[in-house]
Amino acid sequence: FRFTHAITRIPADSVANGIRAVDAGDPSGEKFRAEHGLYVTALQEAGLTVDVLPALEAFPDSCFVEDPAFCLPEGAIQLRPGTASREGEGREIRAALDARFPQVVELPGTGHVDGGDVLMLDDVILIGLSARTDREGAEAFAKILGEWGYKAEVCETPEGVLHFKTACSTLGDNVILATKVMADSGFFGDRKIVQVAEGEDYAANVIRVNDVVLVPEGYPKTLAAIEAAGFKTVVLPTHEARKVDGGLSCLSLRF
Ligand code: CIR
Repeated sequence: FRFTHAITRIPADSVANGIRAVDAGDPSGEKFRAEHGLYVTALQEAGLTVDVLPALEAFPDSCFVEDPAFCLPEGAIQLRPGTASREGEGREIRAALDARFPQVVELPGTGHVDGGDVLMLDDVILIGLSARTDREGAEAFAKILGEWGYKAEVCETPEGVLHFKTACSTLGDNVILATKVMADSGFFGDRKIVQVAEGEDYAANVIRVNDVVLVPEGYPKTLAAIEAAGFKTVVLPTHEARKVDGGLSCLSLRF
């Protein structure tokens, strides 16, 4: 969670056609760009240099840059998101990765991995199988991580959860924020878990960036629990992202 850089992408007007599990109305490109601006500022205030890539109208979900790549100090991995309208986003982000990393490798084979299914903990990287991430992709990805010296474990994202990280986040210092279902999953061993308050599952997706935790606006009980665990927080509006199942982590690659 100690980072110096982030990559983000401006939401396109076509985000109104973004994928969602339950329709709660279309997000507005204009309102989303205003929320995105606050997000970029918060990352900068946390100490990061932020690359803001231009909107891509041809890819409605392309502002969720976490899904087509994964970044480590050793290099970046260009992923292949597991839904037809997003598969090409890996190619679109490649140039931005090449500009920041000495080494960029493309996920080999024909499998799929969404970065939203990858949770980096202090000593292991968890890869959640989901509707987007399949076993072939997860194993090819784990192999690269192994070659770079990381321990990776493949696990099953619980039913009904879009991405593994939709339902949990690392707060750093070996503490996890998780929904009840995730907390009960056993994935986190004996690490300390801060549980998301009932009815606030969306707030499970937060990001620890250097000294602060960015938390979505509108989830007071979870916010209080994170603060009670000793973390400093910054609250950000994510109302437009939420309409298309997006959260705070999905909107950036941090490294
Ligand atoms: C999608 O369904 O792919 C987008 N509408 C939302 C992606 C959210 N990304 C993430 O959780 N990492």
